[in-house]
Amino acid sequence: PNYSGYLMDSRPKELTIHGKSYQTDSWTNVPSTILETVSRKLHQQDNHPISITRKLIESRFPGYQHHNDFFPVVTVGQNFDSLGFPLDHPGRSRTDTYYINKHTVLRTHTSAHQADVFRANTSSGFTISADVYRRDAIDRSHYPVFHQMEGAMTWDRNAVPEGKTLAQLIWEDVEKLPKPDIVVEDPNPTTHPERNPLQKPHTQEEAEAVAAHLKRSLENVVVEIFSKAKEAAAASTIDEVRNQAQSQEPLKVRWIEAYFPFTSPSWELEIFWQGDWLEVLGCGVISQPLLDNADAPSRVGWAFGIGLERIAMLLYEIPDIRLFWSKDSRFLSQFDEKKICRFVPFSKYPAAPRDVAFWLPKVVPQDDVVTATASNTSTSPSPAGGLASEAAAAPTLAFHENDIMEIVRSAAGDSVEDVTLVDEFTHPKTGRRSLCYRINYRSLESTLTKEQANDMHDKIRQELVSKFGVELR
Ligand code: FA5
Ligand code: MG
Repeated sequence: PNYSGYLMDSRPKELTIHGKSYQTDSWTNVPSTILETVSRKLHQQDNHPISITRKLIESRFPGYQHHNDFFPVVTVGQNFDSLGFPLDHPGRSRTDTYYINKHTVLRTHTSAHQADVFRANTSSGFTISADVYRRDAIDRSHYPVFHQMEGAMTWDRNAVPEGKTLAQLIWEDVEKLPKPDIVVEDPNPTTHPERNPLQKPHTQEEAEAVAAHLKRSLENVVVEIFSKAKEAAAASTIDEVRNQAQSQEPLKVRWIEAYFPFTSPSWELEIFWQGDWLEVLGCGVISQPLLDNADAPSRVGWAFGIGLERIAMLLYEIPDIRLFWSKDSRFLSQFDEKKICRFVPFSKYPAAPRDVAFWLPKVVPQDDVVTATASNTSTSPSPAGGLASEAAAAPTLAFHENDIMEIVRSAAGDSVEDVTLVDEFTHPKTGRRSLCYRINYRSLESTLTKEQANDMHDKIRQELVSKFGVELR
């Protein structure tokens, strides 16, 4: 059965994930369609493009420990509190995150495991690749389950040889890394007092050295991916692809300033791709309170989080993120980890767009954002499972765009290519709001009949009424 957590009646008492049972409560909002993906583990499936991409990136981090089997269910403490997320951070909201219950979520990022791995202290460098879950829009580059790789490297202040500084030690490691041969735009200073502050426990020299090691390591990843992508295109059986590969412009990447509650300074890396800048990863100098709370106060270092689908889409030119979930051999048989070849799309089936227009209920409750009883904007992490989740307000019923996305996913699965808001209107007299969404039905694997598209569309219309009390127009 499908249950969204909004209808108390349809919520099971417990959810079982990989043999472990969890009590549900009024926070539960994980539909069965999402739970079904938990067992897929695409990043561990031999010759799957996500797994090939993972191994390719791991190969640029020799000597690091590679973790690939962490359980997707984590505590609110692991996913948010240990990383210093403020209580009012929108990421904690039920509109953005899948809650198993009030204290337990499907991880929204691989950073959820950082503190645990630092605490275990089994190696100075590590990666963590895993499936992550987010309630999100529906389009060709967004899927509610995707894969990330976390990477981190730390140096121990207490292990610096005499007569050397920590910064010098790190610079020696920077020199050992290959020098990437690409054009990099990096116009900003390493730290900036307002926009990208140095952390109190660090010297400017330490931050510069950590940043240099981080940036060079990641630029090497990008160079590796793009040289493989070029080889793949050059080996293509399609003339046009081969010619394109020859005339391809040199790779352009840039560093921009960013913000994360668990790093400072922070950056994002963007790649110029098909006429536009594409964000591929976030990273920064690890927040010292995070390391302190993980019993590693003498360690200093960097962390990054990269989206594996995004990299795999660049590497193979895979046009739609839904394809990664395909069990169709026309997709799967194209990938071989011994030789990277450009993906050859199979024929596109016709699209069947349908619109749904509706009035929102008259009384729209407050935004469904978790609000704390006391305002707390501190970025210092509190202990895992701490007070943060206790202080959260009871969930409220409100319509959020991600709610229609979820209804569409439950009713139509992967048969929808995208969902876009095409019209929005507020009645001048009554003040009621009307929305119109266009749902573009298109299967990757077959032609949808008119009846199939209509059936899915009817189901979606009915669920909008029964779950959110909208009035169809
Ligand atoms: C994070 O998730 C941070 N945990 C990254 C991080 C780790 C920062 C360690 C600092 C230190 P963000 O939400 O931007 O950040 O996601 C990171 C990457 O995941 C993005 O750059 C993108 O490549 C990928 N990504 C994010 N959302 C999606 C999505 N809906 N579909 C596919 N890929 C996504
Ligand atoms: Mg981002």
